[in-house]
Amino acid sequence: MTTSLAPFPVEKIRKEFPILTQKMNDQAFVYLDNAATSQKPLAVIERLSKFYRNENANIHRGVYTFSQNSTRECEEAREKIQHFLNAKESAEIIFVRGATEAINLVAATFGRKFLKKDDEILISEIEHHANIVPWQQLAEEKGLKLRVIPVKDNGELDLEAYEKMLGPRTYLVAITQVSNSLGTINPVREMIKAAHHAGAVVLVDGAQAVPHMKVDVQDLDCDFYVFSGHKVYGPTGVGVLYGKRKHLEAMPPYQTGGDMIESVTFEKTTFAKIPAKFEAGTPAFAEIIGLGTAIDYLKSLGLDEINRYEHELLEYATEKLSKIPGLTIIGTAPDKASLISFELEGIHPHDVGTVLDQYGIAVRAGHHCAQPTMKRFGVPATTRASFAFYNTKAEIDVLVKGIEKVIQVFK
Ligand code: C6P
Repeated sequence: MTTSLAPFPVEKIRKEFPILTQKMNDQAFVYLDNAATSQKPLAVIERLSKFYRNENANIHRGVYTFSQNSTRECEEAREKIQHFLNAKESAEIIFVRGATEAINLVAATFGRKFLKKDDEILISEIEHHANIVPWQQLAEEKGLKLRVIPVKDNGELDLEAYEKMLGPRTYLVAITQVSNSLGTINPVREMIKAAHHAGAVVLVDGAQAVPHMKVDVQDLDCDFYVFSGHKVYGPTGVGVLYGKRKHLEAMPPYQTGGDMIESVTFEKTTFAKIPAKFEAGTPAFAEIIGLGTAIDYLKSLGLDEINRYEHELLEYATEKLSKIPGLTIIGTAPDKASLISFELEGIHPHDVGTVLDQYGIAVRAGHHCAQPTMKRFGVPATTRASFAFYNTKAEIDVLVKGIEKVIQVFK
């Protein structure tokens, strides 16, 4: 039976991203650094511009119409994100600055309050530093044990080893859904189930997952889920912490000050209910509203369609890159998001990135804030090309030609 899926309307979509028509170094701009940050569609750019031009007013502060409108729009954005993640209620959505702040928040509040000496935290060998260092700091402070789920040579986590590591001392498992340096998609649903069976709480770092696939926090049954707005076609400076109500209610506040209180006297302060308890001070309200628009935009394209198209790009790029002599792909798990990390024999990734830049191609070269992953795979750094739904096969061809030029330069 043949399937008759409509082709993904990439050319139409590209027109909605003004930056894609720019030149870089006098060459057509080929943006393949989407895992670092995504470009912004006109809908988001225009929403921010309209807000600052015509509507700007702080939230929660005023009885006047503009302030009330801002407050309402932020709460609508919270509801959009609730539905986007399929959280049970909007109060479980906390606005923070990004994935990094969300993980730090959980470590500093939940971690400090509930974890006790000799408790264990499991993380994996393919985490971003944002999901390593906060736990390491907490472990040092409280005498906890930080244990690392090993990764296999192809970039998949060793799930047998993981299951054996889970035990009565495991208090928390903190794992990424998608590795930013290898592209591996971890089977987080099964991992969460196993963790819960052992009585552990699970935080999922969704920074690289949310832009590419449907996420349902109730189906995953994770206790916490984090992501950054700037990687999902939204503005910088805003991100999301999802937490189950029972945890958020039991946790102390992270920061204190305005907007997170119920009442203040010089003797005592009582705190507001969630989500306000975790949102001290003026939040990035314009960006929160912009993130709501970005979510609307993603939904209008359809996460399943995005996923299907990006997978096509991944397969195409994998096939083309694999044929380049001297190129080794780091991370070959069967289930991958649309990014490829690679090494070119004898050429430092920074040199690869610098030469590609001359041809208008933006890739990332470095350790990708995943130094332990680099160490595990025996490389100081990699070159990483990461694809979004506005990229094309023609751009992948430009990348391939660019890499061939790099090889010529360093021959
Ligand atoms: N990864 C990359 O190029 P922030 O910086 O808070 O928005 O996101 C942190 C973060 C957390 N987890 C994962 C899996 C990530 O990939 C990132 C950010 C960028 O890969 C910047 S290093």
